[in-house]
Amino acid sequence: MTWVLWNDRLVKDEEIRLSKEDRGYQFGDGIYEVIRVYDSNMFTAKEHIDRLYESADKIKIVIPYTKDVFHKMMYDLIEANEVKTGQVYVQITRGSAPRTHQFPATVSEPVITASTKEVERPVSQMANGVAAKTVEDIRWLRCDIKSLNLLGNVLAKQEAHESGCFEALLHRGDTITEGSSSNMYGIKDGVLYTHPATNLILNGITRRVILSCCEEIGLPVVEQPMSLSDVYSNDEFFMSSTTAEIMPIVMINGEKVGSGIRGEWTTKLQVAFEAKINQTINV
Ligand code: PSZ
Repeated sequence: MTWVLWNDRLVKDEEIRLSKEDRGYQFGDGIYEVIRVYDSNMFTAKEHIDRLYESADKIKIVIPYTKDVFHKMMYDLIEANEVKTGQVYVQITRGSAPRTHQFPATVSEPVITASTKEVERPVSQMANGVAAKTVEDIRWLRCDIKSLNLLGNVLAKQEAHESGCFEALLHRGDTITEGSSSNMYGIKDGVLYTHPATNLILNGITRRVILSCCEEIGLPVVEQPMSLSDVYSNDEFFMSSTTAEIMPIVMINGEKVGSGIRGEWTTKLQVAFEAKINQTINV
């Protein structure tokens, strides 16, 4: 039996009752998180829960639980579903109210739903790399919020998908920002470049782990936007996300990046990242 979280209760999927006037449904008025589960343990749970509360705060939703209680709710769900290697998806909307753009006059309770699924680590793509397509980044200017409004991301990913690519590499003019659901990194002459954590990207939790891995393996980091016109001059290129981890990008718009295979620094980062996963498992 698979359980889902519905506000403060674990219920069966078919028991969930959501209103057609839920503001998440009508306006995308809400936020979400995806947390990785390895060996039935959440990886970087604190960072994900902190970011969820920050996203909520940025759009003025008050989550009616302490972070500790929330953390336990996530664990109870993982335990109930006996998740081994997978993910938790959790979303919080502003709740249900007659449709008006402004927030409802009477305080509506946020609506929380969460579910889990098994997701294998993408080992073969992490070894062989994937292809990306460049797509103009037409999203709004608060990409730091993990908002349910994902149309810009959805359309970009679809465009990449239709070209047989795994990910869309987003750019605002000549500035590379991030992926449609990932952060992006280039490595050139032994230096890693990635967009700084501004309003134009989501500051990935995986990104933060990667930056600490860079320090460990002695790879200098420059948090500076990369230029689209120089993209093919990178020796290595990769993307990161909670489920994709560190995934080499070996082809952009059908052209090879670097030697067209996973690079040495990328491999070293994957090893350092995996060590961090194992540290969490063994606590
Ligand atoms: O399963 C999937 O495909 C996932 S799980 C998380 C993501 C994709 N993407 C998160 C994300 C994002 O949506 C954008 C626009 N930028 C960066 C990221 C990476 O964030 P973390 O590392 O926190 O998952």
